[in-house]
Amino acid sequence: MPICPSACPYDCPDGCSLLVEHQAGRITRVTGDPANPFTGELVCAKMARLPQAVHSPRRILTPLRRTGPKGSGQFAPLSWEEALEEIARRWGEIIDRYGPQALLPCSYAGTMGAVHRNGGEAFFHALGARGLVRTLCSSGKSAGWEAVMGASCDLPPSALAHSDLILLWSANLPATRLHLLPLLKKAKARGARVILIDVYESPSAPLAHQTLLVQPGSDGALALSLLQVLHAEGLTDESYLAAHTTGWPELAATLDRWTPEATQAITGLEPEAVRQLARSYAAARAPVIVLGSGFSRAGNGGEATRAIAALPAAIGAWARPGAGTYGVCSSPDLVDKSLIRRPDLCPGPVRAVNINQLGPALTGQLPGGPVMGLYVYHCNPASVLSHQNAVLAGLAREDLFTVVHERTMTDTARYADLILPAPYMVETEDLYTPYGYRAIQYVKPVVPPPGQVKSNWEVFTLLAARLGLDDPIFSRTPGELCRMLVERSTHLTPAEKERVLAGEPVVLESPFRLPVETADGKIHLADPAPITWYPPHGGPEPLKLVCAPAVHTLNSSFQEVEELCRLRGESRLRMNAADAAARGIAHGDRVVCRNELGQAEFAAALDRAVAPGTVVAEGVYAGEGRVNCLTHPRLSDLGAATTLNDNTVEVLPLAPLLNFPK
Ligand SMILES: Nc1nc2c(c(=O)[nH]1)N[C@H]1C(S)=C(S)[C@@H](COP(=O)(O)OP(=O)(O)OC[C@H]3O[C@@H](n4cnc5c(=O)[nH]c(N)nc54)[C@H](O)[C@@H]3O)O[C@H]1N2
Ligand SMILES: Nc1nc2c(c(=O)[nH]1)N[C@H]1C(S)=C(S)[C@@H](COP(=O)(O)OP(=O)(O)OC[C@H]3O[C@@H](n4cnc5c(=O)[nH]c(N)nc54)[C@H](O)[C@@H]3O)O[C@H]1N2
Ligand SMILES: [Mo]
Repeated sequence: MPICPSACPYDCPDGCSLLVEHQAGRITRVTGDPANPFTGELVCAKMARLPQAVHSPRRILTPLRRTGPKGSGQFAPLSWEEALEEIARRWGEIIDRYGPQALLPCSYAGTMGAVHRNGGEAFFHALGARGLVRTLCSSGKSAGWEAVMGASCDLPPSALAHSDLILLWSANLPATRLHLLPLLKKAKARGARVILIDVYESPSAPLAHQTLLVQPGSDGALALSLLQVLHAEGLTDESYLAAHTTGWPELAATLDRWTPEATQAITGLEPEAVRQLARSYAAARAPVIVLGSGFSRAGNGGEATRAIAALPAAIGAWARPGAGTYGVCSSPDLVDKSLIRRPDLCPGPVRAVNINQLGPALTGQLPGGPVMGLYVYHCNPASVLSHQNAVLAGLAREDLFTVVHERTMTDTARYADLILPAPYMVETEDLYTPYGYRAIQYVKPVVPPPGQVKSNWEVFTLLAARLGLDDPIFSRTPGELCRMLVERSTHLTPAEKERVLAGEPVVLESPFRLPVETADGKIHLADPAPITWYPPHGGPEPLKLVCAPAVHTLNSSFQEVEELCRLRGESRLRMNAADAAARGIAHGDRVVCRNELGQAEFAAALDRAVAPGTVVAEGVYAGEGRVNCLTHPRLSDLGAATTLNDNTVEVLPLAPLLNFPK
C-alpha cells in the first residue's frame, strides 16, 4: 500500500510528522513518522482516527446555499461559479454602501499551515477589510514572557529527560503534549520528581508525585510567594541575578507582601506546601517548569506569566544545562510569515476586531461601524468563542452576509448564507513549523480532494481574480509560496533548505542555554514596574469556572469522528465534592450552570479532585447552550487575550425529578 509523508496541521505544540497509507484515493492508516526524532512513531488518539474524519459521511463536498432560516442547517448545493459570483456581488454591494471595513474575516487555528493559515490575511489586506486581532489562545502568556525575557526561546523538549524536578504548571500532558510522556518517563526513571500545579486533578495527575490544587487565577501569587521564600531563605542566586537581570532589588523589596501566609487565601495552598516547593525548586540541579497556557487565560494572565518567568532567573536556572522553562516559546518562527500575510497590501490603517469580542462586534456593541459581511475560514466561532449567545445573535442577523469555508456542518456553518467545502491536510500542500520545538516540514497532498473541495488559498486566488486584486502573490500556487518561505528563511542553512524542499521532516537542535533576547540582554523583573499580582476579573457568582482541554477532541475539531465523541463522553462539569454536596448534587446528576451571560447544562462529575470553589468543563461540545455561553469576552491584562478561564458561575441540580430514577 502506498505510504506518503505528511504532518499534523492541528494547533498542537507537538506538530507530529506522519506517514499516511492510502489506496484508491482513500487514506487507510496514519502512523507517526520515525524520521522525526521528537514525535517518532507515537500519534495521539485523534490523529490515529484521521481516516474516519477525512472519509466521514458528514463531510461537505459542494458549495451550499442557505434555504431555511439562519441556524436551521438547511442548505442546497450550488456550483463554485455561482458561489463566487454571489460573494463578489454581495461584497461589492457592501463595499459600495459601507466601505470595505464592513467586511470582517474570522479565522483562527483549524490549520497551522503557513500558507492556508496566513494567506487569507494577504487577501483581506488587499481588500482593505476590517482587521482581526487573533489572540484567542495564549497571547497573554506570550506577552508576559516577552515583558521579562524579550524574544528569548525557552528550552527544547529534550531538556526534560535531563531534569530532576519537573513542575507541570497548568500543563495537561496526556491531552496536549503527548510526546513529552516518554521524556518524562525517562526523567522519572532517573529519579526526577514531578509536581502538578493545576486547579483540578487533570489527566496529568497520575504522572505526578504530588498535585497542588490552586485557585484559578492565583498562579502569579503562588510564584511571588515562591520568590519570597527563595529570597527570605537565601536560596536565590544573587550573582546570576546581578549579572543577568534588571529590577531584582526593586522586586525583592516588594516580596514581604507575598509570604505564603499572605497568599494562602488567594492560592488555597498551605504555607508549608509552598515553602517545601520553593526549597525543592532551589535544591534541584535542573528544575524545569513545563508551562501550559490555561492559567494565563485570565484578567491577570500576563502578569502571572511575568511572575512565573522570574522563578528560573531567581535561582540562576538558565545558567545550568536543562534547567529553565519549557512550553512558553520553544521555537522562533523559522520562516517569515509576513511574506504571506502581506501587511504591506493594506491600503491604509484599518480598524480591527479582537476575535474574543466577535459577538459584541457583530451585535453592534462595539465602536468601529457595522460588520455587514463575515468570511469564516478554519475557525468555528459559534463553538469556541466566549459569550456564545452574543456570537449566535450576531450570526443570526438577517442583514449579515456570512460565508463559511468548512469541512462539516459546524455550529458556525449552520448560520452561513454560503458554505464552501474545505479540505483536510492530506488533500493540500503546505509548510508546517510546530511551536513546541524547532522543526519544519513541507507537505504535499496525499490524496486528491473529494467532491468540489478547495483549499483556503485556492479560494482566495479565485476571489482575488473576480475582485480585480492583482498583486502577483494571488497568482502563486501553494507550492510556490512554500518554496519562497523556505528559500527566504534566515534560520535554515542551504543544506537544511534542500532537505525541507525534498519533503523531509527537519528537526533542528536547539541550544540548551538561552541567550536572553531583550534589548539589553537582561531579564527584566521590574520593567515597567516590579512584578506583582492582582485579582483576575472574577464575577459575582460563588464558583470559578475553568475550561480545560479534552483528550479526545481538539477545541471543536474531531467531533466528526463518532468514535472519538464516544470516547470523550458527554459534556461534564467537574466539581469539588463539598461544593457539590452543599448543592445536593451527586456524581452523574444533570446540573445547570449559570451566570449573567447564559446557562449551560452538564453532567456533574465528582470522580477527580477539584480545587474548592472551582468547576471545570473539559472540551468544546457542539450545540447551543454550551460552556462558552458562560465565558465573558473580557480581555487579559497583557496581550489582549481570551480570559476563558476567568468567569464565575452558580451550579444547580437540574429539576431533581429529572435526576430520578438513576
Ligand atoms: N487533546 C487536545 N489537545 C490540544 C487541545 C485540545 O483541546 N485537546 N488544544 C490545543 C490548543 S489550541 C492549545 S492552546 C493547547 C493548550 O495546551 P495546554 O496549555 O496544556 O492546555 P490549557 O488549555 O492551557 O490547559 C492546561 C491546564 O491548565 C489548567 N488551568 C486552567 N486554569 C488554571 C489556573 O488558573 N491555574 C492553573 N495552575 N491551572 C489552570 C487546566 O485545568 C488544564 O489542565 O493544546 C492543544 N492541544
Ligand atoms: N470552552 C472552550 N473554548 C475554547 C477552548 C477550550 O479549551 N474550551 N480552546 C480555545 C483555544 S486555546 C483555541 S486555540 C480556540 C480554537 O478555535 P478554532 O480555531 O475555531 O479551532 P477548532 O475548534 O479546532 O475549529 C477549527 C475549524 O476549522 C476547520 N478547518 C480545519 N482545517 C481547515 C482548512 O484547511 N480550511 C478551512 N476552511 N477550514 C478548516 C475545522 O473543520 C474546524 O471546524 O478555541 C478556544 N476556545
Ligand atoms: Mo489554543
